Amino acid sequence: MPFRHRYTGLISKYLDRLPVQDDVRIIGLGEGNTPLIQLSKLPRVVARDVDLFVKFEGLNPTGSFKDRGMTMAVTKAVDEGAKAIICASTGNTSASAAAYAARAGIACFVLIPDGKIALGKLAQAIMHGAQVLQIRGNFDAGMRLVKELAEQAPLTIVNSINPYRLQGQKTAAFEIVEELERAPDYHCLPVGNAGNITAHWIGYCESSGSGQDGRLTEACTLCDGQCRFASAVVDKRPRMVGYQAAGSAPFMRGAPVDDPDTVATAIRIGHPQSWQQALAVSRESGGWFDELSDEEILQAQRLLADHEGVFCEPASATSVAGALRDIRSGRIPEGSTVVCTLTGHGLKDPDVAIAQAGDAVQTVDAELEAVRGAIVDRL
Ligand code: AN7
Repeated sequence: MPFRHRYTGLISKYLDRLPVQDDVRIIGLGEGNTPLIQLSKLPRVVARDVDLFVKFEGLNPTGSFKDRGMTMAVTKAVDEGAKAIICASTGNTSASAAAYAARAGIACFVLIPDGKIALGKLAQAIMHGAQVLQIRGNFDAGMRLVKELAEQAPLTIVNSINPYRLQGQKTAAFEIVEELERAPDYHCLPVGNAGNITAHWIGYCESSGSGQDGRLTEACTLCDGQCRFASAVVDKRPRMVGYQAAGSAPFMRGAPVDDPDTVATAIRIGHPQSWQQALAVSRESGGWFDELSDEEILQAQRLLADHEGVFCEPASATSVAGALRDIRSGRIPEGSTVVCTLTGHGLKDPDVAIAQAGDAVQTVDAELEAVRGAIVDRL
């Protein structure tokens, strides 16, 4: 095989741990293999000694974790002869679906909530040639319509109710286990439909169960088991902690929310599609759910950008906002290894970022004195 060591995406890397045939035509964009970045300053902000990591899923090809699931869903859809895919979306799913449909050469239809999706995501869906329908309703209404439509027309749904989505997304847990050579003690995620928290749990369970003696025998298919990852020992699974935006927190209310609202538009979801699964994950893992105000979410987004050089979208910062609060309070004890998933890139939502900028942008005359004054003043 030419270019044997080139990374070509998570399906080829984890072929034997995913429900695909060896000779399947992979629809991929090199997704996965995202960095696990250790945060150095934020633990000091809360004055606690923890190993805190972010898994920066915003560095996937379309800028969110959705690509992990989408490469699987679209690969399977094409394999099964589909000519068109459809999804409802708060933005990232539509961006990802549109890109993978373009790659596959099939049609893509997306239903998005009118005026409530971040600008970058809309630009992506349009540029990749999706048919974009803004509905006068929210994500939950769109999801209901998509399900009804797919009963009547040859359309493959690529929302996370498509089981291949979760199969692709479980690989994020595999990657974390390979890098840490163990599972973290706590894994924190933002929760909307609750597909991703469910997928991660599947990944951790498979990591701890695969191979004999808890040894991960199939972690790396790139090197025929020669690399350090092949001996990663996984004898435990993390507690899974799901954080929601307070205005959109059905898991905290214990019931669906009919009129969800939050600045974190990606997780503006009141009727989570993986409700039962996520409750089971929380129970089995010994984890919990909690909620954050929009202000707490935006503050965490700024902290990450300002102190750590990591720019994620607001929804993603929910995981770090929650983790910091729980680390500070001791609910997540000192000495823990904590991974927070940053689900999407900050560039997705320039409007919310710029709205927070205050006087960060200064206008001056194009003259040395004016520019020098502005700069020297700030040294
Ligand atoms: C950045 O794009 O549901 O709990 O339609 O875009 O698995 O739903 C997005 C969800 C977190 C929540 N962070 O994940 C969609 C959509 C970001 C997101 C979530 C989403 P799930």
